Amino acid sequence: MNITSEIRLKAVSLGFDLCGIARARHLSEYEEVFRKWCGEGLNSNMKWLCRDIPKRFNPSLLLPGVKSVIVTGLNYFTDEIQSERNVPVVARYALGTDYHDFITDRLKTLLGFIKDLDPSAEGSVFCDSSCIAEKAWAVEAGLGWQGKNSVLINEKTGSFLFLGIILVTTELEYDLPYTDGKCGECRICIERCPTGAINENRTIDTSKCISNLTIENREPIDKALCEKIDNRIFGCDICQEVCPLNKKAKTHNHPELKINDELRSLNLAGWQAMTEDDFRRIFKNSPVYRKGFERFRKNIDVLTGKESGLL
Ligand code: B12
Repeated sequence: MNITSEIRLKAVSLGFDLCGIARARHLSEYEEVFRKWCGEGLNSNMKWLCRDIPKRFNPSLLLPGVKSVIVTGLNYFTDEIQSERNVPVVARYALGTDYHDFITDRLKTLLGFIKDLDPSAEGSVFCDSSCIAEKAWAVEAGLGWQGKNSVLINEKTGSFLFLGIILVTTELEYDLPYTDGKCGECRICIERCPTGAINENRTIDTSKCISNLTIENREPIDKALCEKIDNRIFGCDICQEVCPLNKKAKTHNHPELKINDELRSLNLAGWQAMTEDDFRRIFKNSPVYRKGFERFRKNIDVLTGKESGLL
């Protein structure tokens, strides 16, 4: 078996659902679109996103001598979500353990495996890191296409995927870039986004995106926009839930991502009474924890009507 096949098999044995490999190059055509997007201010509060732009698209600036970009996908779709209705809703990706940690560990294990096969190899791993354009690399590595909702969609698994990247100096066999987007004439995600945050060119206006407004943003939000957030307290799944290509999505089998039992059954009274200790216990290992109790508590009060105000 050659080294490329061994890497692919190892990725599967580590629990990744998808693995593709692209030849490293400067993604100049993506960089152009990205610069225009930043120029229009569509990054809104996320100023960090538009710094160090060359690095995001030219992997040789991150790892001199890089030859290959390995892209992994891990399915996080589940129907095992919060069972109570009319309570603050957490997006699917944040229901279990923080994916950054366990995916990074798996990527490091895969890189270690590559170094055993090729002792001269140098490499770096990334998962949801601001310095590399992960969706663009997933397209390059043949994993799927960027849908109109801007996320990477794989024909078999759908789009509820976490992406991970390994840059490596070893020459490998490459997948063909995905050139055949399957969104066609469908515009459901654009039409169903409550805040109209989805642009026509597969990018997002983050000043309107509920995900940004509830995760990253720290500024007061316009009242009309706030009402459209409805009961979403952390992240948003609407543009993926309405996507017909996710109708066949299969439930993941990653125990790390299983919903915390307490979060699953938390009723309105439980949400309203949540203390800092409760927050720590329920969200300690989840991406929600990074938001901090104070900001989260304030948002619970706004969403459950105990306090008037803007998120
Ligand atoms: C910043 C960020 C956000 C921001 C902005 C999202 C956005 N769409 O830009 C916010 C906080 C809103 C966000 C939300 C979410 N995020 Co996020 N996010 C990121 C991050 C760190 C960077 C994304 C980015 O660069 N945005 C800037 C825009 C301009 O880039 P873009 O959307 O890729 O646009 C490109 C295409 O449109 C393309 N393009 C458009 N037209 C054309 C034309 C031509 C000719 C060409 C060549 C290219 C082209 O070029 C653009 C520039 O590269 C990535 C991780 C990473 N480093 O990549 C995770 C990431 C994209 N997020 C992820 C997830 C899971 C989410 C959420 C689902 C979480 C949630 N449930 O709330 C939502 C989804 C919202 C959405 N519809 O995008 C996953 C997505 C996995 C997937 N299947 O794609 C990623 C990859 C993290 C990971 N490692 O898994 N996120």
